[in-house]
Formats: sequence, structure tokens, C-alpha cells
Amino acid sequence: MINTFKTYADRAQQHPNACARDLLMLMERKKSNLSIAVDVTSKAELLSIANQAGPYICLLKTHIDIVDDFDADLVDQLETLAKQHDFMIFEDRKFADIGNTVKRQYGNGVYKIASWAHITNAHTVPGEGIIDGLKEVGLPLGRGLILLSEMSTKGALTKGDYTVESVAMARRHQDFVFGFIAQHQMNETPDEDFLVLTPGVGLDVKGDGMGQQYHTPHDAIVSRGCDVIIVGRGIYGHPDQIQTQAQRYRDAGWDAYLERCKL
Ligand code: BMP
Repeated sequence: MINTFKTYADRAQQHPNACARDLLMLMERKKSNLSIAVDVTSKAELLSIANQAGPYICLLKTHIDIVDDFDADLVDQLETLAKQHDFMIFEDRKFADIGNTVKRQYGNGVYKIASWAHITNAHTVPGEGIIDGLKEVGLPLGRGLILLSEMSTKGALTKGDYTVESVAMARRHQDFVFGFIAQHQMNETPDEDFLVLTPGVGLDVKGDGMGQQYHTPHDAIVSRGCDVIIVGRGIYGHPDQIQTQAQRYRDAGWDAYLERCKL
């Protein structure tokens, strides 16, 4: 696997994408490659979990459209917590429309995602125009995009040529696209350094009865060469143990990274 033996700090020094540099430096500074997926439906719960898990994570992943009582103050408070605890925010919007539509979905509407999410993501099914549309809005704001090149679920169609073409699209937009949601590392040459953020990570279960498939942090980081582990129910599914679980996954992810780099 290419580039996986390098430290996050070394990769930050050389990375061509500003958002990736910020994330890699943050990961090194905080000694965390853990992203929490906070898939809860109330503002108070989301903020409480963000506050408790904040010290252990590099990235907070949201599905902002599932919050029943969303308001602009939620975003203000998330931004304050991000500064206080030193994490970045990733809105898992999974854009999937034509360029002209996604740029409005990204910049406008109720959520105004581009104004607060450092990172968002997109499916590649519409072709490269989706990146052009999102880039028009996100790049001037210093935002970064990741592409879904490989999903974690059983029977996902994101495989073979679809994955190969998704990587080729990213390669042509490295000012804005810096990585993938995937289950494996995607680099093909030593010059390439796409980050892989990987969901479907769990220490206690193998699936959820709805297609999700879990690997351990060690498997994700060491065997599959991924860079950031995304953990949802493994943490927020234990509401009375958010800090304990966040620390547990943070330690498992970081130990795996140290093993991979032979540090
Ligand atoms: P959990 O750890 O509870 O299974 O949550 C995984 C999170 O990652 C969810 O927010 C889901 O939307 C997201 N996700 C995924 O599980 N698989 C993918 O391929 C892409 C995702 O964004």
C-alpha cells in the first residue's frame, strides 16, 4: 500500500490540498484519527454528544437533515464546539445530482452547508459535473470534497469500474477533492495521497441487520490502509458512556496508526 507508512505530519507537509493539510495536521496535533458519526435527531442530543466526544475526535460527521429541531443556532454552537475542542466538521450530505442543482443544495436552502461544513461528500453517479458544481461554491470558501468510491454496505454497487472512474475524477480535481469514503486505500502512485475516511467500523458487532458491515479499527487502518475511522452507533449507541467509548475508539485507531507507521 502506497504512502501508508508515512506519518500524518509528513503527509500534511506535502499535501497539495489545503483542507487535507488542515485535517492531517489536526490529526497529528490531537493524536486522533477518529471521526464520530452523530446520527441523532435532536439538537440537544447532538450538541451534548459533540461536547462529550469533542476531546477525542478529529472530525465530527453530521447528517444535519435528520435533526427535528434544526435551527441556525445549532450550527453556531457546533462551530463554537469545533473551535473549543479542535475538530473539523463533515456534513455527510452525499450529493448526487447535476452540477447546477448541487451547487444550490450546497450553498443555499435551509442548511447552507457550505457556510459551516469544512468537508462534504458526493456520489460520482452523475459524472464529473457534480464536482464542478460543488467546487464553484466550496473552493472559494476553502472547503474540501470527498467522493464515495466504495460504500460499506452489503451489495453496494460502488465497485469495479465505478470505483476506478471515481478515483480518476478525483485525480482531475485535486484542488478540491482530497479523498474518498471507501473501504480501502485508493492511491496508485507514490505521488498520490488521497485520504480514505472509512465508515463501517465497530469493535463489538459485525452488522446491523440492514446491510451495514463492520470492520475493526485495526483492520481499517493497518490491513486496508484507511486514514480516518468513522464510528456512529459504536459511540452514540451508548448514551451513558460517550466519553469512554470515544476514548476506546480513539485509542484503537491511534494504536493501529502507530503500528502501521512502525512508530
Ligand atoms: P454506524 O457506525 O452507526 O454504522 O454509522 C455509520 C455512518 O457512516 C452513518 O452516518 C452512515 O450514513 C455513514 N456511511 C456508511 O455507513 N457507509 C458508507 O458507505 C457511507 C457512509 O457515509
